[in-house]
Amino acid sequence: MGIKLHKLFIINNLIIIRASVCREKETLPCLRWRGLANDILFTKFPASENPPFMFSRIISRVGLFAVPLLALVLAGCSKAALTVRQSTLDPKGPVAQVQYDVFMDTVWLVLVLFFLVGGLLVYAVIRFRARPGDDTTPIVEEGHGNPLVEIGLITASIGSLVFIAIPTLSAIWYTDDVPVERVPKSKLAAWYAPAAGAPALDKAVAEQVLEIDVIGKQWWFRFEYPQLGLTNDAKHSVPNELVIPKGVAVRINLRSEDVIHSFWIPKIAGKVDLMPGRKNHLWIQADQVGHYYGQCAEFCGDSHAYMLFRCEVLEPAEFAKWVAAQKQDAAPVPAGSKAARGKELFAAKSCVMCHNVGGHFGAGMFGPDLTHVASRKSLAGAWLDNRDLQKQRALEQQTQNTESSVEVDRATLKANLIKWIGSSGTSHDANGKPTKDVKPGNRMHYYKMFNVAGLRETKQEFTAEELDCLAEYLLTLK
Ligand code: HEC
Ligand SMILES: [Cu+2]
Repeated sequence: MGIKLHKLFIINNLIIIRASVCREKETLPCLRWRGLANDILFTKFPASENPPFMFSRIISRVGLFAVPLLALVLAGCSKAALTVRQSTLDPKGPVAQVQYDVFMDTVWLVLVLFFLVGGLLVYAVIRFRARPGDDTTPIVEEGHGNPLVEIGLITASIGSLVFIAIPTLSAIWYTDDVPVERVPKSKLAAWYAPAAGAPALDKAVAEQVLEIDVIGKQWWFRFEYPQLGLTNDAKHSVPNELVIPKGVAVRINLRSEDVIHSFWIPKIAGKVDLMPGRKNHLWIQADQVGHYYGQCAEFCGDSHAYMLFRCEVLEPAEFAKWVAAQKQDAAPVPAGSKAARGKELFAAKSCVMCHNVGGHFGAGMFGPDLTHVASRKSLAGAWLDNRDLQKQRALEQQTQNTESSVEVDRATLKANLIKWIGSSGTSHDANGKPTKDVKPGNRMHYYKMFNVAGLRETKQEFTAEELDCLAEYLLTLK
């Protein structure tokens, strides 16, 4: 199949070369090309000689049409292929929709141009092809073209640019129409002293859009909801899973703590960079409840490709419940249980240095907040999936919707926790070699901040029992 397609391309090109060359002046390269093309296409070989290719006229004509036809057939992708989880061709919010529309406008215009130019070419090739005896007819003098055609072509080019410019510009303005940044109540009060008893300020604050700070780190995202009190400073930030209410415009403030990252949820909106020392922003809105995938879209180091995140779109009432749950501290663990032993290990094995567990430990700021780690559908930059994948696939098939999602599966989550905590050089295979990294270079297992004077990296060794207890402890953090 591949070879055949290749041959068709060769024939197609030869036809074009021959068509364009045969009406040119009789210069040496022209003659040579013409001879070559003629030889291959029309096999003008004496019967005794063995020609390199044997293509009849008919086959060459079929070739001319077969290539675009084949391309059309190959391009006919299934619906399933277009709705995969990071498809930009399946928009689920107004911003993504506008971007999709611009794309499709361009596609239609390009298709029209393709068939117009291609059609003219095919017409010219057939209508003006060289016929036997043509060589004796005089070659037409070269002229300077037809002014009407030239003006027409220029006008058509400008026309198609304008055709593209109008939707493009309006889409840019729409996408760029980010709701204003939050004005803290205190500042509002200072600027506009309210008239006695007027509820104006509260109303202004209430009418603000939902605002989320996205902080990019190597290689995960931290989400903070300053209006709702879910911030890192308040020891309640949300790593790796962006949760937003359905049908509500959300202003996203993009910040980076290390290198340049890029925030992108293909089905909802994208993509804008997170630059160190610069305040970028965008707005998004999702119109359908579901479980979406996002991705860092700017190369940012070792684990860039593993820097996924998830976006959970909930009904507004569910969202309010979620916010309330996120503000809860972790429940106490039963004394004497495996979880209690895990909690001790969490303090003893330096986990506390980097992780916050609201209500239990409060020092760690460097890594993801673990207060609700067991309620999230993924671990480690959304790389490890905490759901039962068989059930998930069955649900997707049943609902015909890749955004539907099953809940967290306890056994899968536990296996993932053990895999993650024990990975990256801390666990070994039968030959004593470190097992494969879950996320190469990640900042938990390769923490080099204190490694200035050649100190050993802070790698931890765990027994299977310790890993089990740690996982049991983390499983209580819902
Ligand atoms: C040097 C700081 C540091 C230490 C010490 C540390 N972690 Fe982490 N941890 C991180 C960072 C950074 C990440 C995010 C890694 C990523 O996704 O790339 C992380 C991720 C995690 C996650 C996944 C969280 C999520 O939602 O994706 C878990 C669970 C976790 N750590 C548990 C532990 C446990 C248990 C210990 C102690 C044995 C520990 N960590 C020690 C920095 C640390
Ligand atoms: Cu990144």
